[in-house]
Amino acid sequence: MTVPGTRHTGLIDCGDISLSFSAPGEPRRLGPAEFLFPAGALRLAHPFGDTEFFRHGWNSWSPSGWRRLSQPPLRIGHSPQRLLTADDARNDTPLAHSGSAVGVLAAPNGRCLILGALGLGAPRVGATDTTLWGRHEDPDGEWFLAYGDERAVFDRYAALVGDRLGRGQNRAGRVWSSWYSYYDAIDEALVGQVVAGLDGLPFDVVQLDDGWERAVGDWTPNARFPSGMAATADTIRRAGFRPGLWLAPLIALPASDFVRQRPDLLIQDPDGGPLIAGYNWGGPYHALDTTAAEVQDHLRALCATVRGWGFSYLKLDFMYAAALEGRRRMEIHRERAYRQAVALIRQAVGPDTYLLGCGVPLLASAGLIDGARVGPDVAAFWTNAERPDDPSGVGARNALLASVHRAWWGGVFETDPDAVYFRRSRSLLDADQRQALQDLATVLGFKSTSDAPAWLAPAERAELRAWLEARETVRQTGRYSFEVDGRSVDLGRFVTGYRPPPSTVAN
Ligand code: 9PG
Repeated sequence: MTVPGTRHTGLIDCGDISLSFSAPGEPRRLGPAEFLFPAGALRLAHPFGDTEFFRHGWNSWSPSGWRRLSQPPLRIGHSPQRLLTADDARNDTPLAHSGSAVGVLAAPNGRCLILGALGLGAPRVGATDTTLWGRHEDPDGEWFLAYGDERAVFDRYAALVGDRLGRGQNRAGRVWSSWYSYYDAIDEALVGQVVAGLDGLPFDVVQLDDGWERAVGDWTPNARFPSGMAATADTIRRAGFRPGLWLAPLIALPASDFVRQRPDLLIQDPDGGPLIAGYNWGGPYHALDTTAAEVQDHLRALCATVRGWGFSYLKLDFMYAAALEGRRRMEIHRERAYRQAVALIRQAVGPDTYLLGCGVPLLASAGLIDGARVGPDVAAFWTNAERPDDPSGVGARNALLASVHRAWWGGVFETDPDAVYFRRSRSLLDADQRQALQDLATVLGFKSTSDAPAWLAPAERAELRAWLEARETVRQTGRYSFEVDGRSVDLGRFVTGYRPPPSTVAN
């Protein structure tokens, strides 16, 4: 039993190690080296010294990966604006290693010690060379602690998250998105050209991205879609594809009608005025207070409208904004408010609409979305030389590094590593880099591209077709290594300082 305020200390036996703990209650043993601890502040002493720590980013775009404890922590440095947009700024630890939801220490024998949250409340896990700790803003769920093979402990954590919070039900299939060719320069004639150009390619979904709406916050078509969105959905469907649409339903730009007419429906900054929830489109944006009944009505109406237009695949973007700390009509924890809003959306669109979360807090979205973007935006270039301190900055390398560390989420929702490039024109990616993105999407099991069909040379189009048609057998053989239909794929070559272990540790 957990008595509030009292601390429990003791020792847990994990086989070749035992760990002393200080916890809000007694652990419950699940298996030989698996335990559940009650929610609350937890601290364990570990014997591994200076070892590698896996930190997990809060939202789709946040950095995830391994760092030695003696190295600087993996985080977004030097830009408070980027930190606010692309990670859990409220719980950032500039000088210490920590991350959201789950953290892992690598033992010298090749095993791993994982601590993962099974509830909401902005759980945080961090480590020093002597301790592994967990805390939340608002204790919820339990902690899962396990010691074992690296992939087994991640998979086991994902399985428990799925048991507690649910799993996605729908599959996306193969997706074409407008973003990484046209960005926001889309119009209804272009959609017609694109679907004509995609004729004969085995895509399931054609998803229109940002650029169709009057304003972020005002979800009606702009002047470039004069026939309306039902007509565009029809163009896509008649060409044989499932219509998909981008929405950022929980944010609004200052210039939108929504913000100008109903600033009272935004999450408020305790210092006064609407909270700044992030930066994009050249400035700040705000988040809707989803605990307000009028916002809930607005979201239900929006969902009915886009479903009515004929879109049954929705990319829901910038969702984390509604999970930020701020003043709401109802005082509930920010992640609880967020989850209730996503549940409302799921309810409103029905079980068969595919929901791809983007910019979503991952743990808090489990069970409500079908897929999630698991890294920052790709681009037709490898590294972002202007922002070396920002692992969440756009670029193919950052997208690959973040996404490969999130493959284990696949047991809870489909893991979208963002678009693969086949085009050689209008791209700075070389053949090895294009192949790496392709392999990444194959091993993560989510195939999408954005290449304008008109930009593909015949050989590139043939390569794209072969990839879309392939049904590969994928086997993971190491932290970053896979076998794809018997071919060895090593994504570890892109990870600075990574040396694969000489041989895999048995058991
Ligand atoms: C449309 C785009 C595309 C893209 C999304 C998202 O961290 N950031 O500041 C940040 C800004 C934009 C962004 C992602 C992160 O892009 O990921 O695929 O849909 O919106 O505007």
